Amino acid sequence: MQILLASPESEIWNSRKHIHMGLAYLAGALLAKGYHVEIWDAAVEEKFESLDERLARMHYDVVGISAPTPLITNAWQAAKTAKKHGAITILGGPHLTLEPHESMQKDEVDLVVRGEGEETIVEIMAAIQKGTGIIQENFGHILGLSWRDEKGNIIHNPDRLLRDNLDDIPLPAHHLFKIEHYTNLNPLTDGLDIHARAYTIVTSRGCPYQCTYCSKPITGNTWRARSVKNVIAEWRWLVEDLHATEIGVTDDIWNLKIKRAKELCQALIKEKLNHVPWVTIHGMKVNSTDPELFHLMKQAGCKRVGFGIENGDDEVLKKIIKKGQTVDMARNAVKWAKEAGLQTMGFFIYGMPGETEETMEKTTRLALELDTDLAHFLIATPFPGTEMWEQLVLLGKVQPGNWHELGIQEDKALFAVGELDKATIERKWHEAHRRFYLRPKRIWKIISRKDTWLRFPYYVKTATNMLLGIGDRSKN
Ligand code: B12
Ligand code: SF4
Repeated sequence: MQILLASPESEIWNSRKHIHMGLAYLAGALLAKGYHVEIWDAAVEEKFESLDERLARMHYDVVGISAPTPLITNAWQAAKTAKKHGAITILGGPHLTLEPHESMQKDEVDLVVRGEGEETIVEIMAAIQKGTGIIQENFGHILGLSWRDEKGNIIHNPDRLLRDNLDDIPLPAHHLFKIEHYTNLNPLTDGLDIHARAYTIVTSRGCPYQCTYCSKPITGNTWRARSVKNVIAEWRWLVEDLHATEIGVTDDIWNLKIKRAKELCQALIKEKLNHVPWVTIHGMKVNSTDPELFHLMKQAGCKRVGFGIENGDDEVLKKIIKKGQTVDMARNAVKWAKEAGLQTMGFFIYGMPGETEETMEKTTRLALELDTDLAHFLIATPFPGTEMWEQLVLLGKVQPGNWHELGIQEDKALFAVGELDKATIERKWHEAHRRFYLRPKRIWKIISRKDTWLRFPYYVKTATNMLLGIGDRSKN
């Protein structure tokens, strides 16, 4: 059976192209059971060959498509294309876990997988092989699956429980991706090697915190870690066999347990895997750090750490974002990371419901004070299933359905609550970029970097939009 796993591309601005770990894990599980599986990732492949062209060139029995909320319309379009070529279509990923019924109502969608998909997709393939088509009784027992019976009724089987032991899951199929077409692993592409063979690793899944804006449909508030030994086996594969020149840890919160984080660093040092630079793409929680951790990370090869700092006002952190951390904790973490010789990156959010111009000003001032090497300023985006979404629905500020509008990293405020208006949020967001990046020492740092000149048109385009608020920030 020929299987293609696909990720549709987003029309919204996104400077990064990372391999899709969801598809990598699904492919790993299918390969382990002996299936033939390939990947088509629009983010890097569309410019060479569209999905339609790929499906015309090669026959696939099944096409599995992944979708976060803003890409669901693209996923339906991809499913239509796959159906045109006679494939069975399966959709899965965050949005499908939140809204499975909506997609099952589309003729072009045969099956929807909710939650983690490794076991489900293998069971689906076995059922398809056993049956003669997609409408048969074999689907009734598959947990986490939504399907249609002979009469066309949509059936949502019970949820699949999260697997306790992540070490049992086959390693993700990194080798199926065209790695040379992906970008390096940090939100604001800069400084690190732009031609890196940049692989991503997931050492733990989920996060127990409950920040009001954070969408976690797959894992909920759970956290499960792989054993250090299991992570090291994958890390060794990436470094020694796949020749990674950069590795990005993409966990939601890889340092939840400081002891385990330190053990992982010690193992990287002991196993001599610390010569390939790595970065924490997201996932360092400032309140779960200490100076020793950063020193160990540095010795273990870490180059840059990202922190979710979010806001400069303790009341907003506590009551509006419910972040479980304070401004002082962020100050400490950034200080310790810098002292250990790590590059630092901060994420900041503007325009949360209940914020004021004053709290946004505090955020900008905190960014200037912390003076991280990079600052990533985002405008609050509501995703279904989050506390923020529920609040905004009650206020009539958002409504289900306009999913493609929910793109983070956009420069447009999607809502404003209370006295705050959208224009003020956008102004403070642009202003934050200007005040942070247009300082003489920053400008000097940027122009003295080779990377700036190698990617000059890209920087001009990004800068005119971010700093001045003009120009098109659509796909680059
Ligand atoms: C790394 C990451 C990125 C990377 C790489 C994206 C990529 N293509 O994977 C970058 C930075 C490029 C990125 C971009 C975006 N991301 Co992102 N990203 C993440 C992050 C932090 C980790 C994803 C990951 O590797 N998870 C681990 C893997 C193993 O899990 P998984 O992907 O969910 O896959 C499992 C299941 O979902 C399921 N599954 C998934 N797909 C399919 C398909 C089929 C057929 C089946 C059967 C099952 C299945 O099975 C998989 C294995 O168990 C998540 C947060 C998170 N923890 O999930 C956010 C997250 C997925 N991203 C999000 C968003 C919104 C985006 C963007 C739309 C941002 C934007 N520009 O507006 C883009 C979309 C890009 C794209 N083409 O998908 C949201 C999605 C929210 C939602 N409700 O949909 C999340 C949840 C972050 C958040 N909390 O808000 N992202
Ligand atoms: S700490 Fe990060 S991953 Fe965890 S809930 Fe908050 S934003 Fe989400």
